[in-house]
Amino acid sequence: MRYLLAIASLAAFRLTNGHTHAHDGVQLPLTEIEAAPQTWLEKYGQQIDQPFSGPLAFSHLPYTRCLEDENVLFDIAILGIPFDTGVSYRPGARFGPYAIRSGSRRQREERGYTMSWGNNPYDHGAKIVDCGDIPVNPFDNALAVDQMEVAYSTLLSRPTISKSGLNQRMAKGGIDHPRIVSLGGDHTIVLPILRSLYKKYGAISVIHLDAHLDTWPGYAGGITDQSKVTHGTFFYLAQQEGLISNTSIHAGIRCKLAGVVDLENDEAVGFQLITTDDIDDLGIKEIIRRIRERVGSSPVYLSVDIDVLDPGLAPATGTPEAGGWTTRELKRIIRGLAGLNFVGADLVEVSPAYDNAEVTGIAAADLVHDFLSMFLSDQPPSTRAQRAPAKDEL
Ligand SMILES: [Mn+2]
Repeated sequence: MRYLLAIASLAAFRLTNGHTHAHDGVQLPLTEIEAAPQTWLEKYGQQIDQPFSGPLAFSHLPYTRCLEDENVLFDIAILGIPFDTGVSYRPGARFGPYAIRSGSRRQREERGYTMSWGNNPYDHGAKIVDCGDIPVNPFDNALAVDQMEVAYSTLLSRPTISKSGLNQRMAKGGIDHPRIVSLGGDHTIVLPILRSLYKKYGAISVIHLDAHLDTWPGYAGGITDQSKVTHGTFFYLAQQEGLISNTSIHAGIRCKLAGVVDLENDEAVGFQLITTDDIDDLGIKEIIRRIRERVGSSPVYLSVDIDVLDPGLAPATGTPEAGGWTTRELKRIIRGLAGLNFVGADLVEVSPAYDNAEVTGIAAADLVHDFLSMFLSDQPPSTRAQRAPAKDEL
């Protein structure tokens, strides 16, 4: 609405073209906006940020320090978790929240409608805010992991505010709490998130879209307890702690393995597995069907590692694997998950030092927009209905 008002107020000015003006003795053709001196507010209205201007918050949402201010209420929170000292290869995902927010600058509430969803997630009556970043300690991983759990729990226990029935619908599992979309950070951040969610739900299912299993028990040489807490071991640890149920599922897997032993371990941790290539053999609809069947109506957490995409489409990540899904394929799979009993979601492993022309950050920001529609839609959109509505529906 603010956007429309601005356009309307601009249109109210009288534009005159083709005048010739004396300027430093030279006759110059000018386009002139004629108006008496006025203040900005009188002349142009609200100070609305351009896509390329203003402070950096996800999709130009209000940026709020939610952790310190208990009076900030919301239904869905965007939360940055700039932690990257659990990576096995290229560091840099601490800049992921920055990159995803930067990639979202051409998104805004007033232009959130997509033909693919047939809705605008900001039109559902939900209060969606950018809660800023958890100021994780970059020197002490144990401290950082505790900070992440405390921060997540702080937001999770805050009352929601929507009066639209939205939260009753989102809380199909019977528990009303804000939904948090976490911007990683490396994948380790999911361990403290699952610890926090466990306190609300007990063990939950996980839908994990990633090139890698992340269920490994540890890395060679890691003899200390702390060295076992990494972006490739957190699901193993979560299972050991009883945080996840044995009805979880990966999709998009294609990493190299030690052998079948890794797959046997993966199954013991509670995961079914859909490979990257299954998309060619099973198709998107069957992948969606298998995921939905696996998790059923249980409380479910969605974790998306950007490296599930092909590195050609999302190069900015810590452990790229050749031959991944396209962004379009991933978006269609996410649309197919709407209506499940989601309790939270994340997008992790965006590491912008390896990006080209923001391609990864823009893809990640677009996926987060999809997460919002996924949370707020009762069911997957029908694929064609919103694209060509009958004339009397317009
Ligand atoms: Mn991965």
